[in-house]
Amino acid sequence: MRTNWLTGVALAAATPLLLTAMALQTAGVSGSVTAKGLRTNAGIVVSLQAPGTNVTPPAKPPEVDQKGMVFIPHVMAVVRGTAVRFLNSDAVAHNVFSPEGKYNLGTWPQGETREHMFDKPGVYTQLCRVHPEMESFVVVLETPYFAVSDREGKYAIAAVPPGKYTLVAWSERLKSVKQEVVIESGKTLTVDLAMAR
Ligand SMILES: [Cu+2]
Repeated sequence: MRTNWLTGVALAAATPLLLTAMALQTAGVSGSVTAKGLRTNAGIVVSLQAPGTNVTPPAKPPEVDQKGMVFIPHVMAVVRGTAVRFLNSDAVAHNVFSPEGKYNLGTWPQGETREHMFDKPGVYTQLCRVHPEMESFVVVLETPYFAVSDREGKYAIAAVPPGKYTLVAWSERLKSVKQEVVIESGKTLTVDLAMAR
């Protein structure tokens, strides 16, 4: 009797957690973005934003490489509080500075790295003083629910807690798009977006 009672309590406690975990696995949003007037549909940051959303920075800093005279990736999205590591894989010295971020990480040779902590949401252009044609973007978000579109413009955000969100699409050259969405338990919403200048 006592064992049964304890088992019952344990099951009652575990069931909501299991259900939550199952809902998180399937709830989300996906679709494709058309970037009108751009050569590529890649590099659009799509995110689900809601007040009070918590973010946890990754333990390992994501990396932006400077290789073949370009920043890779061209667009990176991170949550607030993320330290990003900048590499130089080229045989020439590169520099990293950001007008919006008001930081200059200096100029350094191949094989060395520098880090910058992004502690405020926003869009931060990354430039190189040595090579004016080099440019990339770090988009700092107040939500862990985001994706960066691929060449076909496809994006997918999974494991989203059900609720109301503002879906925001950001492009380096096009007008941002916003749309209210409701994420339902166990469902993946399809939202296709068209962006223009
Ligand atoms: Cu450079």
